[in-house]
Amino acid sequence: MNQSPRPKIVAGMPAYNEGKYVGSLILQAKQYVDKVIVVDDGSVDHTSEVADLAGATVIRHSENKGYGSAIRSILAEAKTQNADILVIFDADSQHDPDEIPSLVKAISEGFDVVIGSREIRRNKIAPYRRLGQRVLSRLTYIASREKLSDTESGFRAYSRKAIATLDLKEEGMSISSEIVSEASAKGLKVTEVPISVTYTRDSSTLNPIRHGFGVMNRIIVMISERRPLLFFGMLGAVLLVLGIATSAAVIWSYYFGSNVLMIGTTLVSVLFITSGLLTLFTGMILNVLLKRMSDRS
Ligand SMILES: Nc1nc2c(ncn2[C@@H]2O[C@H](COP(=O)(O)OP(=O)(O)OP(=O)(O)O)[C@@H](O)[C@H]2O)c(=O)[nH]1
Ligand SMILES: [Mg+2]
Repeated sequence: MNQSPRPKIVAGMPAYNEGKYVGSLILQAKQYVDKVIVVDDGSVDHTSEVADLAGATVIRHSENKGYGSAIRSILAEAKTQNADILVIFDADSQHDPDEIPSLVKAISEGFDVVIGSREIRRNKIAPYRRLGQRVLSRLTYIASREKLSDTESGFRAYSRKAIATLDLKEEGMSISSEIVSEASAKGLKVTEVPISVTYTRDSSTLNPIRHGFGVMNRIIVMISERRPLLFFGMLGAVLLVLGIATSAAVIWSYYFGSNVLMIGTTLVSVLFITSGLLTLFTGMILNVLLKRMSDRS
């Protein structure tokens, strides 16, 4: 435990070609934090130089490794720097450093992960983006059972406990959902505070729709890993229902119809029923394994 009366607050920014914004963001953040970490994720512009001149600790990835990898580097550096509170926000000027204190406050009140939600406050967000955020937040809810309005926001704060315990694997944007699932699995306290966000420049480096589907894919994998009984149970139930329906059709036509056995349909129904049962058992086995693993840790 850190005994100092004042907590050590560190800010972190993932930055990929943000030379234009990163310097002024560091200076603005410094009003509220003791240190600023910038992870230059293989930028080809002057991100590292500017961040260094503005007084940040710069970690440079030799190549572009992705948003998730950048977040993991920030968390590792915050641990090395012995931070009590870490606030991470984007380096593309969509987030306002003046809102750092409101996230810090929630950590001081005892939360471990604080998410700056773009939903709570009425921000000007394109409708398709808002729809995407909602879908991803719902799916993350299934994986984590955390009821949050905006699970994709990059403006977040972490307690010392969260910095020490989060064990993250994702390399891309799906890390935002992984953090929520992982925090809930580790029993960390998660909450949201309202933030503002500005979509001024033609910011998106990735096609937001394609990137949304990519993240969705990863979240579905996370659901299968973290809630196997639900995931494989549902899939197994669907297969079993299909199997029962097709076998009912076979029986019906045999006794009440033509009196011939429909071989093809019979085979299909056997296939559905066997794969449905296998899927169900897979879910049950994985569920027991997961329980054992979490009991041990
Ligand atoms: N896209 C992208 N951003 C990265 C990467 N590594 C670090 N970043 C930084 O992560 C932050 C968020 O990236 P953005 O591309 O703005 O992601 P976003 O805000 O979800 O998407 P937009 O709404 O389109 O701006 C920025 O500060 C980037 O500089 C990377 O590999 N790809
Ligand atoms: Mg952005």
